[in-house]
Amino acid sequence: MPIKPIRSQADLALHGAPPAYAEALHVGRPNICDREAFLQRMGQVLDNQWLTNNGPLVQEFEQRIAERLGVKHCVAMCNGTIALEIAIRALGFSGEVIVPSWTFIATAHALYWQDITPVFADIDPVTHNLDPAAVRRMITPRTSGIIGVHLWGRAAPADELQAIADEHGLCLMFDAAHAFDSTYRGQPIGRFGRCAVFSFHATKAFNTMEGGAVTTDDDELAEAMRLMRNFGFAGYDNVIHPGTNGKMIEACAAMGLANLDGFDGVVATNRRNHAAYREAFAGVPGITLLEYDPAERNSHHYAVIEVDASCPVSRDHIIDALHAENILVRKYFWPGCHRMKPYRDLFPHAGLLLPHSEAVASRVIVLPNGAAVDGAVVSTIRDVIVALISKGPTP
Ligand code: T4K
Repeated sequence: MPIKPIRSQADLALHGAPPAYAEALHVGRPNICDREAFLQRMGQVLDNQWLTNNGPLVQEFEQRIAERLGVKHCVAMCNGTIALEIAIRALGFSGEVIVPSWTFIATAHALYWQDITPVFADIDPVTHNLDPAAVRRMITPRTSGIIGVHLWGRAAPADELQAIADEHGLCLMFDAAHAFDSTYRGQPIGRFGRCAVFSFHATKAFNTMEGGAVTTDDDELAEAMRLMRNFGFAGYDNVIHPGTNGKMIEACAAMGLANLDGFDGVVATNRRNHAAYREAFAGVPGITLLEYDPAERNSHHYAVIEVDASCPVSRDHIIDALHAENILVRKYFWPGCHRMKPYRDLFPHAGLLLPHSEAVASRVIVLPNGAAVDGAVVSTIRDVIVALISKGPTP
């Protein structure tokens, strides 16, 4: 795709219908695998005259996801955040729950929204995932659980976190929003902890436009979450549980079923692009591409570079230069949840306990990936960065 330079800073105001929106190269461009298959599925939805409330496509979708991820239950939801909230409630979390700060804000919000305090533990600066030793340090008598996040689809240390949870009588679950189809020690990621929560948002490797799911092998937990996502109804006129509206609609399941058939192709494209990024950045001073363990499955959806102190130019100057070329890279998840207002107000000094989270937050750039990216795009991105570096150090 030809990239047109951005016309003004206002073009970056994504939520204000910016004129350059369609022309820009975005991180998070959705994978739309097979338009015809989707439209055919949508025809089915309209013919069925069944648009939501546990329809046939949602049921088929849940079954296919459970099979693919090797779990007993997949409970589909309207998005990953509601799925987190419902899982947290069904597991009975309360008081304090330990989470990384280096994650999307939804991980923390899903707790705080329910009057549970997210307590931020530091990460391992290499894996970007929770550091078990840091988790231990944050346990108090009020701690009821741990939420590990499989960041960038790379597995959090599930065995070590489970050992801590067992030792302290805590409940462990995972935010697997990035980790559809990933493995941990060769096992599908949805089977670790009491449950795993996936996001199928438009920006994810596998998407249902909006959507999410909780996977678990626990029959009772799955049953409780099914009730909770549908107001607690156990049949006509019979509410047996408090609940909310967390249902996935048929149109989203239609997108999911179409995209599921194309998912392996998405992964192949991502892997190809990731290899091209590796080659492009080899030898560029101070730039390191985040790698995926070849022994594990991973969608390679996130093309992440870290800009360290040996790079002659700053991370933010690189971002400005790429944005000026209409390549809308992101600095996910800067500045970290603990520095966002609600949590900064709660824990003004949290940063002192999160040195690795703060350091990683200052280094990361997420680059575009997926079908919109090819060798030419990778070369353009490299050339912009190398040209900036060759001009010399940032003033
Ligand atoms: N846990 C973790 C670890 C997560 O990363 C997320 C979501 C969740 C939980 C919660 O799951 P959900 O409730 O969202 O299912 C985006 C996504 O909205 C969010 O799903 C995702 N993580 C997060 C990492 O990214 P924003 O605020 O960055 O979105 P926005 O509007 O800036 O869009 C991102 C980029 O994608 C832009 O460059 C534009 C592009 N885009 C976006 C959409 C929706 C497109 O090109 N087309 C599109 O249709 O949060």
